[in-house]
Amino acid sequence: MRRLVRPCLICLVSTVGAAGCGGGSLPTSPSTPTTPVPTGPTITIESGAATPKQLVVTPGTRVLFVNRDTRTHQMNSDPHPAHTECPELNQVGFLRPGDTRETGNLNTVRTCGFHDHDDPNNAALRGSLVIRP
Ligand SMILES: [Cu+2]
Repeated sequence: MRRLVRPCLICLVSTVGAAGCGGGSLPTSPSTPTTPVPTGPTITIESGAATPKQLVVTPGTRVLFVNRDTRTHQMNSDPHPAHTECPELNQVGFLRPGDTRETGNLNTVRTCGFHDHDDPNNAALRGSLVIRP
């Protein structure tokens, strides 16, 4: 009896990764979205608290404030009650539940503290926007 033991040397797994995506090279015009989805920096007010507490953005950015709380909020620049630190922040102002509003263009490199003018000593509703390149 003879047994031919042939080691399997031909187990070559050829991974030719040519996934033929035959799309061709036709120039397709990019479809312009009709409803832009806000994906920029956002401060969300929910359950009586603003999050994140600190947001770092580059100069020229606008920050969106979203009120997902069950009560109104009036978001203004520090210091209370003068609101003089970052006037762009005062554009947010009064937000009913469900409202969203942007700051103005935050062009100056600095830190902008904000608070709820109706509840200025509530630390949960305070925060800061750090503007830096
Ligand atoms: Cu105030």
